[in-house]
Amino acid sequence: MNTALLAQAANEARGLAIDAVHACNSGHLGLPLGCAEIGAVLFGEALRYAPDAPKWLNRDRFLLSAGHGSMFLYSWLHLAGYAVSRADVANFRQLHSITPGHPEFQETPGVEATTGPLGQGVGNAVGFALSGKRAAARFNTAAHTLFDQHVFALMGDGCLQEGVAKESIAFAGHNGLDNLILIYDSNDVTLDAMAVVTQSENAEAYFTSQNWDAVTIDGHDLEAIAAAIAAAKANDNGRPKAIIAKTLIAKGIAEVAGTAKGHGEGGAKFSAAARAGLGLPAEERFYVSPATQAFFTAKKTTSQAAFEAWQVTYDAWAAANPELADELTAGLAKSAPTDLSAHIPAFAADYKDATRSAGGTILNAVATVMPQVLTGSADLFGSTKNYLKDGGDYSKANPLGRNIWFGIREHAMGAICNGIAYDGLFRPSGATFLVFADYLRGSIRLAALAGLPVTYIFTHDSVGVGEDGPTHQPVETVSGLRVIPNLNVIRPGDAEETAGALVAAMSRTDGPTALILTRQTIPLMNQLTVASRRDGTRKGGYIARQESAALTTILLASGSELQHAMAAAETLGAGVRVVSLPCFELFDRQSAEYRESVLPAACTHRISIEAGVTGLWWKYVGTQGKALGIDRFGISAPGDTVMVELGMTRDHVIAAAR
Ligand SMILES: Cc1ncc(C[n+]2csc(CCOP(=O)(O)OP(=O)(O)O)c2C)c(N)n1
Repeated sequence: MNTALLAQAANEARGLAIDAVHACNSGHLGLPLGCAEIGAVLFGEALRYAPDAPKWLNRDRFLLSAGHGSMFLYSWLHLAGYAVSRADVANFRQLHSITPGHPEFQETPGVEATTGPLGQGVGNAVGFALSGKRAAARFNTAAHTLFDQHVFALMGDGCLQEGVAKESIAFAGHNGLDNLILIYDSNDVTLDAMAVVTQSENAEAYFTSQNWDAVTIDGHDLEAIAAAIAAAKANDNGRPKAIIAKTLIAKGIAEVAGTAKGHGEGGAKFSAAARAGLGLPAEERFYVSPATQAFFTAKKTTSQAAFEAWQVTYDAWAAANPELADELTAGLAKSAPTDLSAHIPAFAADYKDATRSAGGTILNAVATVMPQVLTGSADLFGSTKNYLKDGGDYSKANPLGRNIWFGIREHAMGAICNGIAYDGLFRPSGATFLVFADYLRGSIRLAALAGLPVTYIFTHDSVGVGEDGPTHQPVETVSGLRVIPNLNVIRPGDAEETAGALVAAMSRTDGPTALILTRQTIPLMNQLTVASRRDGTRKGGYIARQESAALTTILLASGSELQHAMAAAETLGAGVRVVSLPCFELFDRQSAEYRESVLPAACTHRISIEAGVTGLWWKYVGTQGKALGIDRFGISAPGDTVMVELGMTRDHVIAAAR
């Protein structure tokens, strides 16, 4: 290892961060400066990557969980020779730059995940590690090794304080993800204050107790960093690795180093003196020395050759294993069979069960033709019904397993699913009771923001849950999810709509889907064809009952209340149309003509019914209409009784319409 060169590169990376933050007077200097030597070892020595092939399947993954330190990542991507130019670095945090305030997936080559909400990146890294283990088990053959990468994440005190990281660390230790290397920037400083104000845990003892290996090093000692990483990489002992790197936050800006003031942009005003101290030329901003440039240019040549050698292996593997190659390709393309619906048998006309049960049956059918589908539950497989019968259980001993036992760790489930989806080889889904969706909301929001095709299977979708009472009866949760941009929320009204919902979810490439399924049995809408229910659901909304006289009234419903709208229409007469609206987001994306054909503007006599808060329904029923719902918390009693008590019946629809 060329320590002199890497030490110099570290100071130049510091200079890039100082200049970028100084230029926009915003951002975070503490981490990029404090972790400069860690960056130098990672990008100069330890990581396997090829800047011109940023998606190389066998690259080591590096995630900056402490996303506020984004200039760390941008500096090193620039130095390493990714398509992140000097101008891009200089454009830090500006409109349409590829160097946004926090790293954003798909915006910048080399950025593996959108990070910033602390702790999420740790969970994502666990998902990447699981994906890597499974990829090796699934695709490597005796003759060809396609996957043997490591997953690195850099996190700070803030990440480690977050529950989502703690849940994920426990999961990783339990599942023996020894391909995961977490570097903890332990600088004893958070944002407001010294870390001692808010934490006193013994990090090494903590990690060890979670079945991790942990070592504490001087985070500015290049040799020590390299040795710790090399040891972590070499040791496939069934335990993830934590490298606790003691660092000085904002090292290089004497006025703020080692203090909470060093965390943010506060040090930027001392940039002239800091740059001089770091040996950077006064006259040139964003300076990279010829020696550093030459070092990374040479490294890029060798890493490109390594990538190309791997590509030869890949080609030979694909020729020898065409079916596996097709599976890998389909996973990467996020593609579903175009005739996926045809692989889901129609439900018998007398089928009577909850949509959660139908969902399980459908998911099993989908999984047989989509081997990339993985599913998991937060200790509720027995209730969420999404267990893949022939899928096997994911574990240290069985990384091929398709059922992931997340434990009672909903937030980690969300973050780990995101990690799997970022990695892009498999299509993750995770399940819990709808009422607990808020526990993973932070991860759902990021899946939506980053455009990840994660599927959430949320069952026990309303006060219909019954006896467990208001703690377990969601009323606001469906609407709460609907307001997240780019999240499709589908609440199907029978088993066939559930099939349509699964097809929509599993075919989606650019964002997540939440399936909202009942605990209680609801009837099949046999008066409609299977195709109309499935296709109608994929459009988000459709005419479930066509009026047979001049249109007077439109009844709108989702989920378990569709049956009441249908029944009410029979009584209300020939001029009544029923519109099933299982997914607002999909419906809103249909053409204006289609939406008008389903909900003609001229008909303002509209009544909606859904067992949840009414607020969002007003955009469909309009000011002349009525929205029936539940704008209060539920009650502990048998589910049918609660539904009647809270007005979710055919008769309430009839009364409202009249
Ligand atoms: C979930 C979440 N809560 C709060 C913040 C705001 N925040 C950003 S950085 C930070 C302090 C993090 O401390 P540490 O990880 O030690 O970072 P360092 O000071 O070492 O840069 C906080 C509270 C955030 N980004 N995410």
